[in-house]
Order: sequence, then C-alpha cells, then structure tokens
Amino acid sequence: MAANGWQRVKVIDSHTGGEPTRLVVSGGPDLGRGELADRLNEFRQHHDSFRSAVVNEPRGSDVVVGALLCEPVDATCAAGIIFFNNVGYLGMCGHGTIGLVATLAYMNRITPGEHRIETPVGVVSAVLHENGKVTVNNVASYRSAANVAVKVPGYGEVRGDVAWGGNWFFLVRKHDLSLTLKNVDELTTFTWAIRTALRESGISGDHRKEIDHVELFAPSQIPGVDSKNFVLCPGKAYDRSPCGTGTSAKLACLYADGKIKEGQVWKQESIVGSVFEGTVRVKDNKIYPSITGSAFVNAEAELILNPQDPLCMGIRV
Ligand code: PYC
Repeated sequence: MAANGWQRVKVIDSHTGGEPTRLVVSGGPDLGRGELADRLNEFRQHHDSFRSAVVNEPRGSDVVVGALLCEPVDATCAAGIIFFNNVGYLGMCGHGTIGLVATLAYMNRITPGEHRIETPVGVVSAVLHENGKVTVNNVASYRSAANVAVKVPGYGEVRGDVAWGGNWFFLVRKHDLSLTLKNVDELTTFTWAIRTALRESGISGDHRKEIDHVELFAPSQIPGVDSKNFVLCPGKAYDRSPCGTGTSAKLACLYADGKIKEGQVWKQESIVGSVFEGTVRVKDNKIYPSITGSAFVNAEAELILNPQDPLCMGIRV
C-alpha cells in the first residue's frame, strides 16, 4: 500500500459470449497458501469488502464476475482461481474459466495446449486451441432430482430439474415466456420468483445448498443450434453467455434422459445470441462435461482503492 493509503489493483477484463470477467492479477488480498476452498473461506470471512470493491458499482456493475488469480497448491496447475460476483462467490464459473484462459494467453503465461486450473470445487482443465477458442473440462456434473414441482406465487406450478454443474441450477423447459432480450425484465422477475419459491419450499441442492441459478430453455432459431437459454445468476443479473456451469448441468440432464450420447456435440445459445458447444465424457459412472467458447480481452486497468472515498469498497446490496 502506498504512503497515501491508496491500494492499487491490476485487473484485466474480458468477455465470454458477452458475459464479463474481471481478473485480478495483482494487488488483491493475501489468502495464504492453503487449498482453494480454504482460501475462499478466508476471502469470504476477512476480505469480502475487496470483492465488492472490484465488481460492484461504481467500478463495476451487477453483471461483472470477478476472478482472483492465485498461486496454485499443485505446481502442475497453471493457476488457481476464485470467482466472485455482486453478492458472493461462485464454486466454479465456465465463462469465467474461458475468460481466464484467454487472459493468461494474452499475458503470455500460457500457450496453446491443455492446462490444469485449481478452483474451490476441484481441479478443472482447459484447452487453449490454436484458433483462440477454449474448451473447459468441467467437474463431474449430475442431476440430483428430475421434474420437481414448485408452486411459484403469481405463476402456479413450475416443474424443473435440480442439477449440479459446478453451481446448483433449477432447469425449466416448460414455461410461457419468450426468450428474447426485449423480455429480460419479465424473464428476470419469473426466474427470481422461482428461486424464491424453491428456497421457501425447502427445495435445495445436495447438502441443503441453495439453488442460486435458474435456467429457462426454448428452441434456438439459429440453424444447427440445439437450444437457447436464459440464466438467472445469484445476484439477479442474467448471464449474457450460455453459462458454462449451466450448460454442464443441462448436459448432465440430457445424458440422464438418454437425449445425448457421450461425445455428441450440443450447441447452447445464450439470450444475447452467443453459442457454447458442449459434450460429455463418462468415466467411473460420472458425467464430465466439456464446454467450448471464445473470450476476448477488452481492457487492462489499475483500480485505485482510496480509503478517503466513502464508496471505495463499492455499493453493497
Ligand atoms: O459460465 O458458469 C458460468 C457462469 C456462472 C455464473 C455466470 N457465468
């Protein structure tokens, strides 16, 4: 920290299919050298204001996903990473991992090939392709409950699958809304009502973990693309990308229903029209999704945390 008390934080911004990732490259909190899950606890308990300073207004916005670059415990990993957003932390983030890999390439820290990355929910690997695309080989994903009914005030009964793709999702196929950008307010209100109803009905992921992402599906109008989605993120922003962990959860459900086979490519369009390609690999009866997309670096900056600024640590929800 400088004599004037200012903390300088170097960040590199990218977007993956429209969804931003702000990577903190230096100037972040020292979380020690423990496992990433322990470092995430340290971050949450003792440095949460730093999270807010990086992603919340006035420096950021509800849609920005932050990522703290960490030294990995395992030296075979290219990086450790902790993802966070306007309200808290993410176990894993697919679009963010694609953004991380594109940013590490921009920093000349990696070259095309496969790289291991430590996250709080386990090690994932990612392939940087020669054409700049990135494939994330995600953690094992699965459906924990199929066709679950929840009564949503103002909407009636809504049915969906509960699935894990690195975060917990409620995936809804049958609904009356049109998945278009014009409808984002209505889609947000509906999915937020579903999330609230799930919590109030005691419907959760495993170990009573809150289902904090809700996903709606509809057919895509793009030839050759299988599906379009709208994904509500934990802090009420919607994912501009097709959501890497959400597409992983979808793939796990499709595989469980016999609708895709191992290796078959599923193309998932986002609400803004960007597309991820997903496949699954099955090992020891577990489903491992791989998600391919592109990210582009669009800013390099130094954040200034001036303690004299009353909103230095961001506007907190
Ligand atoms: O791509 O996994 C994802 C993600 C989660 C929240 C926002 N994006």
